[in-house]
Amino acid sequence: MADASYDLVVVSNRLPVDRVVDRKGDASWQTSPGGLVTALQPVMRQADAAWVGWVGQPGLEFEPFDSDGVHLIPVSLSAIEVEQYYEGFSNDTLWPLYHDVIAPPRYHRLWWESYVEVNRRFAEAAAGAAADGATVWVHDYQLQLVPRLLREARPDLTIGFFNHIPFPPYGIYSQLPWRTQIVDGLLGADVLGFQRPADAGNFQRAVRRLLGHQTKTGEIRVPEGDGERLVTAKAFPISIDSASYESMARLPEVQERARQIRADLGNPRVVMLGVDRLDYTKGIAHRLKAYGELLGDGELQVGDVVLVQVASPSRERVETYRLLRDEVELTVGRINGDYSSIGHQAISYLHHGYPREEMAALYLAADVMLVTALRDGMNLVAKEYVASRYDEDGILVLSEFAGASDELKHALLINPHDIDGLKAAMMRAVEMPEPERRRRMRGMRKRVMANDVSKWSSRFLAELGESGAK
Ligand code: GDG
Repeated sequence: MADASYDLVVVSNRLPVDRVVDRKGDASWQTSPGGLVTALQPVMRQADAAWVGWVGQPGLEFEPFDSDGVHLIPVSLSAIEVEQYYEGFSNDTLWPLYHDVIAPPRYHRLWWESYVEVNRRFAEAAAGAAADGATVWVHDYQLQLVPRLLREARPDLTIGFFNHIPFPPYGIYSQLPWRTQIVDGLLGADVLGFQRPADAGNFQRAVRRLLGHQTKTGEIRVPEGDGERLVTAKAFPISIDSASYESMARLPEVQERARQIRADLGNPRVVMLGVDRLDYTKGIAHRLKAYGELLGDGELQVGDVVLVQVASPSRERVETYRLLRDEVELTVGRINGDYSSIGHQAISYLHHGYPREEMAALYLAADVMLVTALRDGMNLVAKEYVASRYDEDGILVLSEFAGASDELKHALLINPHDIDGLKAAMMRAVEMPEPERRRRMRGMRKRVMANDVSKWSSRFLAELGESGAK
């Protein structure tokens, strides 16, 4: 058990480190390059702070340790818990349910029991680490019961929760057999953050329907004892470390790499790019369909245009993801078989993860960035593309169903289900004159450069501070 001495405790499913074992069998910790780490590291270094989370491998137990100036408190999960709490309830029940049932959610009582048990363990670890009157910031759908469990154990704490994925409309949410427990779990927090105002609205409606509590814009009255407690529920759209993407893109070696990528692709007139975790929410199949049809219609020609699709491996032990990979790769194979020539590929398909510098080079090399998510909390890729384009060129085709579309109104906004509309937007992107490209990119860059991830975390923590002072 850690000392109960930290003024700020962050709780997320994964710790911001990966355990890497070298050839000699020696293990060490490497900070994972995710956005949340970047967002929180400065705050965590300043405050007396700890981070509670799982190390990403089953069955291993570790003592708390320091890494990169942050105190880490590992929570261990058994192999069966990884299967039931993580791959099962989190990724095969909540994930599809919260993303508009694009894939059918599976409801298993054993998965739920495991979710409850693991949430209890995370809450205990956080309660054990938090100093008297400390602030605890819980992250994401894997840990929705933690706010209530924490409040019961430690009424002195100020508790925040941020949901990185959408919160679904009540008509969908109400499928969940444990819908009341989850809403009640979340209401243990003082501040609930969502990506979009619509998500916060969906949550408040679920609260009214299931618990009958009164809500009014951004505030929920939760009866407690003889009185009531006010819970804030509103949007805090997440962002990226925008300046770091811009400075990466300005590095001469990254620019050289971008030129090299275009040359390796045969210097086509137009490079289109998709970058996604291989996930059914990202609309990869819709994008491929539209692109394939444009080649088939003769509107686009291989050699003149190429689509680079980075599909980074994701959740490969969940069956829906294995099936998706087969489906995407079958479609890529068909399109390449039908339209590629010996010298020119229609689609350059990459099922790998890449270093951040390589991503920045890809963003720079791409004339058209395709973000066609069917549902996405925010979509950081869209913002990374914009932040990298310090040259103020490049076109973003962006789904209305991604949270990023609330802010990036200068993108070409599309409904990915409307294949003809998507094709028309792709053609408009290919043909767009330079002045219009620049005007749009400048508009988007204003937003992304000004609203970066450190603004996001300070806004959330400030709101939490105010609620604690009430
Ligand atoms: C969830 C929500 C919300 C991808 N491939 C590689 C790589 N990536 C990086 C991207 C980006 C991140 O992963 C993906 O972020 P997204 O926001 O696009 O999507 P999710 O993973 O689904 O994230 C989402 C987010 O949480 C934050 O709240 O925006 O809606 O679903 O940063 O660049 N990075 C590297 N190599 C890869 O191959 N280095």
